[in-house]
Amino acid sequence: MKTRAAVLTGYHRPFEIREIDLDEPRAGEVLLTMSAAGLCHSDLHMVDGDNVVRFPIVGGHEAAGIVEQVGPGVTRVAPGDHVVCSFTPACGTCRYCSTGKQNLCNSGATILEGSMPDGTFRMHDPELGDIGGFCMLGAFSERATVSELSCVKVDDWLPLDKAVLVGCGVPTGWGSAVNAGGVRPGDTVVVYGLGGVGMNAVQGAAHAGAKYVICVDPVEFKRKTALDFGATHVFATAEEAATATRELTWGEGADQAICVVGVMTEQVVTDAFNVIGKGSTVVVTGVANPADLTVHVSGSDMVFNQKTIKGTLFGSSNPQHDIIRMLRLYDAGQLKLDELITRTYTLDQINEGYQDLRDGTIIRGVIDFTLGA
Ligand code: CND
Ligand code: ZN
Repeated sequence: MKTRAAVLTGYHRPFEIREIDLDEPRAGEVLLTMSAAGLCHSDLHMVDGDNVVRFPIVGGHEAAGIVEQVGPGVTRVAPGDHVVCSFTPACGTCRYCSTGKQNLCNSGATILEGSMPDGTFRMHDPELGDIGGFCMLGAFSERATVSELSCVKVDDWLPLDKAVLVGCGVPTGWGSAVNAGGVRPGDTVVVYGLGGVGMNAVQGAAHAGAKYVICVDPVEFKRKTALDFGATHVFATAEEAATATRELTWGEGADQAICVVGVMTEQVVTDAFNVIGKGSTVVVTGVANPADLTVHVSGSDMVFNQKTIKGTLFGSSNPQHDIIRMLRLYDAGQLKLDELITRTYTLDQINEGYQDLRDGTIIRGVIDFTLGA
């Protein structure tokens, strides 16, 4: 069968909308009609060379859709089910899945290559050959054949064009504060970067009872928006945030610093390391080119002040549980999703959407496949 998809053929090239071939689902696989896909910065990293991937690849790892067809042996979902995809699959039985670390499931080994776990591809083109799907999804496509391990069935009354955000940005940000940072009532948290992921670190920190959520972003619109998500103080620079943090904590420093800038830098991690106090934690969520060594700190400072620096993938969530948990919080009016979406786009407008992300004019952009349909 055919699908229209946004394909990347190499670094520093725009997404190209092409009609490509899509395979039927094989054993354990599911054909999805895509409803919505979020514009996360991680897809832009493939354009800019900050995510090292195999080309050609269909971008998109924040996905929601409806099951059109299932392959042999599929038990998690059935035709007609509404699904939010997890950008890391969860087999449920590997060492990581069975110890509460589904985000690290062994079946996710090929998420950057975009193949299925067995190394084969479901999208093809006579000219381009085999085409990967980023994070085993390739959500920037009207239809996608994905593993059932990537699918989480969700309540069918939820709007998929909002629920899509719990496929990456919301649990990644929220979990960076709550799971990885372990924010507790009364803590002081500093968040660097207020995009579609970082805004949810703010939301998560506030949710967990932080006394102060101190935010840094050079873009005024982001800082203003953060105040609606639970930020108590917002600053354009890390220096201003550091001064305020010292004053607000009587010199003790922050309990957590969450680094969620678009492209991670040594400067941000160093600022975060210097802003936290004794026994406290820096969480690194944002991504940079893997060849860039972005963590350079004093080991002695780390020892004598017992500081921790940790990375987090998917906010250290268990997607099969946490995607549902996030949506139940939304349904109960306790988690903001609608307010994260500044603009929606058609698939054909994808490069415009990513230009808006670069320009800092959107928190999250969403491709709505039902627009103009
Ligand atoms: P987005 O581009 O929407 O937001 C980044 C924000 O950082 C923007 O508001 C910028 O203005 C701001 N910013 C840039 N430089 C600085 C700085 N020096 N100090 C403070 N703020 C700054 O990106 P996003 O929210 O979609 O993604 C953020 C990062 O998270 C990005 O690197 C993405 O690849 C990564 C990510 C990680 C994971 C994971 O599992 N760890 C999952 N998805 C995305
Ligand atoms: Zn993402």
